[in-house]
Amino acid sequence: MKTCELILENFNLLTFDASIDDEWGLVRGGAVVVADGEILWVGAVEDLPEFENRETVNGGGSFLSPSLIDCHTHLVWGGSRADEWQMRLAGTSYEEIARSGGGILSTVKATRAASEDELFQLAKRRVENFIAQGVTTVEIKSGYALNVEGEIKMLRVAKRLGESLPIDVEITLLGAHALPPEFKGKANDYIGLVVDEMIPAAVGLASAVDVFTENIAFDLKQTERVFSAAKNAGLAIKIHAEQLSNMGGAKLAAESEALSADHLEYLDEPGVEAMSAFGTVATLLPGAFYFLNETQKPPIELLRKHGVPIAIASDANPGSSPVASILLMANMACTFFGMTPCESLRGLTINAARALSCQDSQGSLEVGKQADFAIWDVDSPAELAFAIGHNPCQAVYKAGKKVFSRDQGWMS
Ligand code: DI6
Ligand code: FE
Repeated sequence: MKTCELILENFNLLTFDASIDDEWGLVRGGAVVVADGEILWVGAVEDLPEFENRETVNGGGSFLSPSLIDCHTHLVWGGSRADEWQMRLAGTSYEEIARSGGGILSTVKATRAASEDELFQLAKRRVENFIAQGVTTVEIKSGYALNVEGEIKMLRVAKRLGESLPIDVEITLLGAHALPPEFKGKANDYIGLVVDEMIPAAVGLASAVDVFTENIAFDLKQTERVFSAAKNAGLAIKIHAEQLSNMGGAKLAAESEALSADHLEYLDEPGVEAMSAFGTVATLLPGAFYFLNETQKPPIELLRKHGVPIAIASDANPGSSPVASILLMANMACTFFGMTPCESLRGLTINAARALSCQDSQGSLEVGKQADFAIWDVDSPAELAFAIGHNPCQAVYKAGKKVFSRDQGWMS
């Protein structure tokens, strides 16, 4: 008889396994068998082979899904921008604030001044909050120090979060996030610093490089320089594109074989086609759309038409998306962007895994993938995206171990 560590049985499984003839990959009355932190078997209880196992958990008909993946965050920062938000409420725009030295640059000041340990403690609370909502993989970007030493400090904080919490952290260098004050009027020189010093220093810490390509940030030529340095260093590519205007950033990124292009409110059909041709994931960030009071919506119909995988993420950051609820992003993807609840949850699981290039080990309940699960207190899958700001997560498993439950709290 085969041995295993854990059997979770009598669950309604949202597998997101594309070979199952149901959009959620739903298996009613299912079981998942775990060995060595991985899924050894998954299917209907009546087909469950006999295993010699240490522990069985009976779900009593609860829903179980792969744990959630937040594939675009800026969770490491110092300071607060509540004052700037009040200026925006009084009528000043996000772009005006950025151009007058506030916005991202205000967070840069506070983040440069904070110690590595202070940044870690602040970010730890933010990450723990997401784990308790079923998130066990998160991407974290730098981009609030904008000098070599500070960007590396941010990347080290991200690494330490992954080492000390039950979560996988994918680390992205976003040195090209904004122009630091000391490089005012010298954007090309700053890109030189990113290319010649930051990227080489980030190798071994970061797995990807991101650029904010926008009229208030960097242009296509500068973006291309960063992409080519990232490629030479063996790092993956991501982009913040088409958030406030259509600059053609997503097309350039897809042609440079980017894993994902993110935001995309102003994306046009040539951009969508380029993304489709390479398989670049469209990561939509409804929290930023909401918080900046945007009206231009991402082209969902075009993304569907061209078969571009859509991910959803929090964009958690102190200026444009101070988001602390991951399922609220699913709700907003439906209410604002017209996605279906199932599309929004695929966006937080299998398609988010694609945006991080970890779809072979995460994002669905399939044999051989990591045993990362969330158990949900809902009566139907659509309820995951339905309630506004509610956390229906009952328990979270990382690599086959229960790490958090609503009733018992954190497992040490
Ligand atoms: N787009 C965003 O939404 C964040 N960065 C970016 O390039 C905003 C970051 C901030 O305002 O602090
Ligand atoms: Fe962002």
